[in-house]
Amino acid sequence: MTDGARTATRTGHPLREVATHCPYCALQCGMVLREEDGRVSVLPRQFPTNRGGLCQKGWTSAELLAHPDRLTTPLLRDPASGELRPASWDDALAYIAAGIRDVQRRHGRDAVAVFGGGGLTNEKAYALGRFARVTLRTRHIDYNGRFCMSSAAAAGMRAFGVDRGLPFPLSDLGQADTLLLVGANPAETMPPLVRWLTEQRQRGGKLIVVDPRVTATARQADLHLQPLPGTDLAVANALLHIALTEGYADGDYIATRTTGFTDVRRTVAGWWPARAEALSGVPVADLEETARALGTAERAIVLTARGAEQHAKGVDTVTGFVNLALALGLPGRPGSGYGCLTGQGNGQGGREHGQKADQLPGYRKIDDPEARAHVARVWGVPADELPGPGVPAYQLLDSLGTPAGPRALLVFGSNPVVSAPRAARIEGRLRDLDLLVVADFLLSETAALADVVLPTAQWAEEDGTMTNLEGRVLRRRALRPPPNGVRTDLAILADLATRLAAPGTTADPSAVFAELRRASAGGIADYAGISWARIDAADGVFWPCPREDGPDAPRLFADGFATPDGRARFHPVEHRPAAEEVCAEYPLYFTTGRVLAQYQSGTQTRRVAALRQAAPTAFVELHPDLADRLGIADGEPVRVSSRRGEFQAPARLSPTIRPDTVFAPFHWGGTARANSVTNDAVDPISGMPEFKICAVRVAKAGPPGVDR
Ligand SMILES: Nc1nc2c(c(=O)[nH]1)N[C@H]1C(S)=C(S)[C@@H](COP(=O)(O)OP(=O)(O)OC[C@H]3O[C@@H](n4cnc5c(=O)[nH]c(N)nc54)[C@H](O)[C@@H]3O)O[C@H]1N2
Ligand SMILES: Nc1nc2c(c(=O)[nH]1)N[C@H]1C(S)=C(S)[C@@H](COP(=O)(O)OP(=O)(O)OC[C@H]3O[C@@H](n4cnc5c(=O)[nH]c(N)nc54)[C@H](O)[C@@H]3O)O[C@H]1N2
Ligand code: SF4
Ligand SMILES: [Mo]
Repeated sequence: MTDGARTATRTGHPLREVATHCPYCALQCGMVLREEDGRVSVLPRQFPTNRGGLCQKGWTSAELLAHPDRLTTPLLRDPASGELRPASWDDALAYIAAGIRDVQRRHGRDAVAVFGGGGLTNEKAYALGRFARVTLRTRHIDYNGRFCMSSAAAAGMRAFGVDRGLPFPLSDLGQADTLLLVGANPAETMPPLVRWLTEQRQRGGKLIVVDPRVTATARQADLHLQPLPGTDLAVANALLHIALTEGYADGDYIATRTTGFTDVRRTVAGWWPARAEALSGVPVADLEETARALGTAERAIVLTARGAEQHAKGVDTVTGFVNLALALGLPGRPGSGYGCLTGQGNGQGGREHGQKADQLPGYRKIDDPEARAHVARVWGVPADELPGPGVPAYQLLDSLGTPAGPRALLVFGSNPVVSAPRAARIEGRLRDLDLLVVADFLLSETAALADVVLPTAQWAEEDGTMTNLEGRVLRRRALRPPPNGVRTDLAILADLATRLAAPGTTADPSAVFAELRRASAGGIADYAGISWARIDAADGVFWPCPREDGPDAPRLFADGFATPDGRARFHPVEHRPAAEEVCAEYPLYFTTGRVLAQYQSGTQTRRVAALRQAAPTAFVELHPDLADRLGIADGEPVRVSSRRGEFQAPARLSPTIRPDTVFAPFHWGGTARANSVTNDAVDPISGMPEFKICAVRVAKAGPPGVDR
């Protein structure tokens, strides 16, 4: 079933089914939603990426539709009691419009900011960017994708001239002779993807995983490199060094399809394998085996994910692996290439349509006069009225409520109180605002701080499109309308624009998509030829797709790159230390990530019974030798402290983690919030925070502030 909804009657019961996709991660697994007697269940669906498979989060996703915690009325903070109280839509929206007007009158247009999310549909991401630039006329909009994808995006742009997570269909993974996964744990973060890895190995392919922990993914690998966190760039440069000395470089490809190799060759000449081993702890023999497996394979794929990217040198680290792939001639070669595993449901589309501080729809640059002229024409406003670039997410959040920063913030689809680095500081900034508005369907930790909370529709109650990790544009289809009292994000934005007496988008997602197509036309991410009907008729459409009667683009780079001269660009990159290194006071490396049963800041998955049971609490993973030294037993509460704060969670002893490194998932708030300790250093190019490494002290938890 690829063509949407159908209604039927079975034994007299009203039955409705719709083919859609999971609300959570970028794999966007196909699923069928069935409503019978008002109850919604999830059924498997054959789709090219997940082939009928779903993970536990997907199977249980419908539970939140009728969850008792679901918000069904706007909430307004009562000035007398300070409590959030139910309010009418009219009162809530009037309060917001008046607040925005007041703040902008007193402090200027840029005093109102917007924060979006990579889970929003393309239509919503587009409407939000337009709302900021045209309705509010503020330059301050950014989104949580900055925490997620931005380093790989920046590295892809500078090397290939385009940023599409996977420039080939996911099924290519199953055919690869060698597959290198750097800082990715899909066995927990995209479980149905593992089928492609299994197929790859069954065909005799070699799977190599680079991760400081022996993850569920690493356990399936033929070779596991276990570097010290933050040393992947040294590993990448050493792999290229070996590839060059052992003669695996593709000289023709380098000469005809790339520029800038000479400088890279000079840089990696200094990265003899023993030097990388000394830094990373990865044995020379393993580095050599990896370089050989990549260099001799007919089809080789290199993939990075957050483990390599969420560093203050994330762009350079990804570039190191892109350099390696280019020198081996992989990008554009059939069955080969470099890709990044995008994370959020619409992490890919979310960064193409203008909710990023420096971008306009179609992946256009907001400071490019031609791009401004084109988009301004579609929006019906003079180009010189469009604001200029804003600032990246962390910088924006860190400026809120300060004399120079915005005084009001509207949040759609993010929970930064749990997910931002150095979260206690950001929580303080949010408290300093004159006006905080959060649209959510649950009272997230961020919504709980808001002056106004707007109850919004869930995925099964709205139409739209999502772009998955392959750049495949998919249809999200409504099973039923939102419950009484709940509005869609698009309806909220449309109503606010009317109240502000400023131009806005409509509440109709198909009309918004039609406009998005025109706005993206001619841009890097060109959706002009993609209609909902065309998506419905196939298993999605890959961008760029400029013409409705022309082909889409499952594979990129066969004939050239999206750079002005058609060649990919090498960039020399050097390893550098993490922003914070260990010391006597904070002697351990701390890194963070995910577990299968929880999603992101946990607002949604912590409320699903089966997921809560599978992963009830945060934990601190540490090596038994380290635990022994610290006098900590398995399951005992421990406190992790850094220069920025502390959190507590039970110890989970694991002989497979490096003894100098501790790990915690970031899905919990309150006293178990891992982001209370993380570092807010950011990559100078992408603005990506260094979630994956900082220096901490670990101790048995005693009373607050006292370590036992
Ligand atoms: N269950 C679940 N699935 C999810 C999500 C979720 O929250 N929960 N979120 C979705 C989103 S938005 C994203 S971005 C993706 C993320 O997907 P992944 O990138 O696979 O997830 P992470 O767990 O953040 O990081 C991957 C691995 O990086 C390792 N790592 C830590 N530091 C380093 C380092 O310095 N170098 C290397 N090489 N590895 C390191 C960690 O040990 C971890 O196993 O998952 C998506 N899927
Ligand atoms: N320490 C550490 N921190 C991290 C990471 C890490 O690896 N380590 N990873 C980072 C990464 S990769 C990411 S992507 C971020 C994610 O972190 P967040 O940005 O906090 O993402 P979510 O938890 O998905 O938040 C989405 C919120 O919006 C709501 N929501 C969902 N869909 C919609 C919608 O359509 N409309 C509206 N209005 N609301 C919606 C949800 O209920 C939820 O409250 O966390 C980052 N933080
Ligand atoms: S892998 Fe991602 S898209 Fe697929 S079911 Fe799980 S959370 Fe949903
Ligand atoms: Mo992410």
